[in-house]
Amino acid sequence: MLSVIFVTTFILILYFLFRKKPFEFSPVENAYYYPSSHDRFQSRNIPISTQIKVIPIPQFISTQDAVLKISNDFQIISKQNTVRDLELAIRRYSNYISSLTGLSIENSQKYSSSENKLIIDCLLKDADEYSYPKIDEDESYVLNVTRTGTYLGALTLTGILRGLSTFVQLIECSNSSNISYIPIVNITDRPRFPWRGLMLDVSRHWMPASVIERTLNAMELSKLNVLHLHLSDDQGFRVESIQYKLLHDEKDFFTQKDIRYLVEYARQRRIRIVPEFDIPGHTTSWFVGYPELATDPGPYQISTNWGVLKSTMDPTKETTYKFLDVFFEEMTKLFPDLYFHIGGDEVEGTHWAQSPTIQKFIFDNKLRNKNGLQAYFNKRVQALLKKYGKIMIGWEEILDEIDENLIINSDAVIQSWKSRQATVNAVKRGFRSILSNGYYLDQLSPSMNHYTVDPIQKHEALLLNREQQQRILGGEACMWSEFASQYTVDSRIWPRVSAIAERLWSSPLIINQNFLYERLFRMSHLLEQMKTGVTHLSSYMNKLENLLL
Ligand code: CP6
Repeated sequence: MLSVIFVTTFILILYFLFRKKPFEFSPVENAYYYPSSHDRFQSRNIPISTQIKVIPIPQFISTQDAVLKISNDFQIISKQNTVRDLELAIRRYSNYISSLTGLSIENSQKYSSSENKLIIDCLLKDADEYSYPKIDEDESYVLNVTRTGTYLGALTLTGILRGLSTFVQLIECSNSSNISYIPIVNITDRPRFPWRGLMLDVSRHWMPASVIERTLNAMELSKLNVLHLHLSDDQGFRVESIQYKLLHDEKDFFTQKDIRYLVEYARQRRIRIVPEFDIPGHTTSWFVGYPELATDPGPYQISTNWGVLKSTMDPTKETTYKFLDVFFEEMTKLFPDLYFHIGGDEVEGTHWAQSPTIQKFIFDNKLRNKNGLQAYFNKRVQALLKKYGKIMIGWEEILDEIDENLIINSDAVIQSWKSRQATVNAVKRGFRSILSNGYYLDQLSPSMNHYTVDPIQKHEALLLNREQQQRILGGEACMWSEFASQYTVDSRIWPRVSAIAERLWSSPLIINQNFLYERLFRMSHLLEQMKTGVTHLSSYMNKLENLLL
């Protein structure tokens, strides 16, 4: 009898000691580890709060097992007087929340209870209003959901926007009532890499401005901050030039007014637009109207083949640089970003090899081969861009020349696509680099194949010093459009690109496949429910088509 009482008491004591305490506050339950540049890859078991289905996952999270209700007349208000960009953001996110939840979201400053509002505290907001986003933008924010209200704080408007994208994703809708929920959570967040891009090829298949707009909407929600537009290729030249009216396509192109509109649209979301005009290869579309730029006399017409064509600019003629000078002057005014992409990929040099005058130029200038000639061309182009205050960016081939005397100035940025080694080599040679190898969305590989690609893999981190690692700016997902049109491109990009967005924003230790896929599914629904314009996503979301993720 005595032993039964003893055992029961013992079990009861154990139960009270170890039972789950759902509503108790405790400090930093699920906070996990943010690696510094030294111990970035130290392994550690990371508890991930399963309540937090945000993608990219924030750097620091602490949760309690509790929720805050939000209901009709929920408000987003600013502590300070709002500036226009913040007002636009508040309106945008109010609409997203009301589309998502069906709640009426109050836009006026009318009273609503303190729990039922999000208070925004932007400390330096005036500093970046109307400014064009820079690469070293402070994107950090703090989001604190408590039982008595929600606070979002940041030093910059950019930080506030990144925090708002987290906030909407925290909302859990209850379909049956006029109430939705947000988990009680304390988030401190900032990106791991400053360059988190998406490249969109609008040349092979034309993508009108409406595609760009909805892509920018979804990019904002995934915290991607660079839209790289591949604007010219063999199959089409897609920007109006006033100086050279024969460059652009007859009907499928952006007017300069379109471009100014899209640049402003992106700026309001603190997204940069980096234009690419691919030279000296991939240039057939230039030669249709201006055959004098080409190595071979032509005539040229728009190619209907994909693949690498032989037509190439003539880098030995001064008139080529005169033309590019005038063209750059016009385009660098149109695109305010500090970086200007010149392509530079896949120059096979067939036409150069067949031209006696070009071979003589290579010999006379001691350039040795076609790589030397392309390096000479790149250097001239870099000088022209510098004149207009721009920094050159190009595909990895712009570093193919090994002679450091012939190579471009090291302020250029190198985008790797054939191998990740190209990024490692570029930063070792003193250049900055972004990674696209492993991030080709058009290949339709499962998201996990992209997710496991890190701009700095563990073994590389050991071989690169701190400065070299810091020159790896981030990465870009590439959406080539040989096999995608404006009607199908959304479902190729979304939600799979969010896996890459997370790799570029979050801790490298976040690698769980189930946790990723769960949040990709959720993101698909959110993008549709919030009426971002991105469509045909959740129709793919049945078991069979899990494969697409
Ligand atoms: N077009 C241009 C392309 C590609 C590149 N440049 C490309 C090459 C290989 C693959 C996918 C795309 N279609 N202009 C290379 C940067 Cl697999």
